[in-house]
Amino acid sequence: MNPIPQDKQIALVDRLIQACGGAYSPEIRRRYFITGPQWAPSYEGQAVFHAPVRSRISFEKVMEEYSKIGVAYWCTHDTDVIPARDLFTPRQDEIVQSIKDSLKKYGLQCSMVTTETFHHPVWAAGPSAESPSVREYARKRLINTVAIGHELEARYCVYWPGMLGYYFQGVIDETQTLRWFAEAINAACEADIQIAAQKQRPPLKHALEAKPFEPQAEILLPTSDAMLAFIFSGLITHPEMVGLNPEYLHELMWGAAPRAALARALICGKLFHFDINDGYRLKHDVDIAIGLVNPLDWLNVLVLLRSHDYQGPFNLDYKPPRTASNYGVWAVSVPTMIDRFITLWEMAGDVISDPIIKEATDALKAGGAGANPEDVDSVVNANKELLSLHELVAHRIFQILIGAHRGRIYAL
Ligand code: GLT
Ligand code: MN
Ligand code: MN
Repeated sequence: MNPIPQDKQIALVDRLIQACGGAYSPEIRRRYFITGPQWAPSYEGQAVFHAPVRSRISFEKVMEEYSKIGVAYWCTHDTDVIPARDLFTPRQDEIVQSIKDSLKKYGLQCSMVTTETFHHPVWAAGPSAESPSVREYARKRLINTVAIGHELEARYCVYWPGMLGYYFQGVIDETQTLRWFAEAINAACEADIQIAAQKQRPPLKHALEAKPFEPQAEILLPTSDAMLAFIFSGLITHPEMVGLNPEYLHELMWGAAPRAALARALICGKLFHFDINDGYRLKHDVDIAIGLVNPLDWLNVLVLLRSHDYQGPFNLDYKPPRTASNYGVWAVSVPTMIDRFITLWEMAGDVISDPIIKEATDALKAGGAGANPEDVDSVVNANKELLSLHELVAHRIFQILIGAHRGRIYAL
């Protein structure tokens, strides 16, 4: 093939994405509680080792594109849209008003707000640092975000306390830092109760998000399970208001089975919000779009959530790869990620209703007949042949993933 002229490249991308087929319409995409963060498509590709590869984009542009693609909900950090120096000033109110106008113009709803407590130099020692002035500033920031959330009619407030940790062991007292962090969450919940009453709205659902490593060297609440313990520790004054925002990749990063982590959140009634993406075990936070690394695992995750009637948001917390252009983010990354999610969600329905899986699972639960519970050999023998069904079910799920249950075959 000859080199492709620059002015023909977008047409090529467009033609090949059309040729892929299988895209859902914006109307169908809007049926799902899929939420689009401000920060994901506007990520410029920068990192410690990386210069930016894309140009900045505004919230108006993000909302316009989400609206065209069929993402019905938008979410943001406070400082994604309001420069830190403008917080708490009349300029904040103007920006919030223009966000409301844009949401209306593009037919979007704000689902969630979150406070940036990791990027700005003020968080160098974390949001629950020793210095009372840093903690007071953090408290005001969280309360301010809750107020913005109510103003934008959000339902969720997320907390990723990425700087809650340390580089040097022994410098901070971890128990004290966690108490200070709880005080900040408590202040946000108290403010929420008051603002919600004034506005005659339900209080927000406050969802903690764990990440096992980065940006601190050691993290005080590295996993969703650690956060569950924190919620139930007695330090949180309104534990009923506080739950989890697990992220698929963050659980994978520490080597967990994300599905099992979600199950633990479900049995505690704490699965409030879910960040969806993909990546690799025991590696850094690459935030690849859903289904490009672990489609089989993702299918099984969605089977669990569908069968337990999870009603919360699916938040597209991914980073467009540095190989995606500003155009490619909207032409390829965002729509294809949503469509893989929808396809996997629909496939999860196929798994749940599959007669083979159903009969095999029922048989496993019925167990074998004729066992004497006091005779180990008879218990083993009674169930021996049934247990082959475990692998049969796994094979059937693979068949559903590749469409074999609907007649897709690979012939020689
Ligand atoms: C940051 C982090 C994400 C969190 C965002 C919310 S910020 O991008 O890596 O996982 O969900 O604060
Ligand atoms: Mn996340
Ligand atoms: Mn991540």
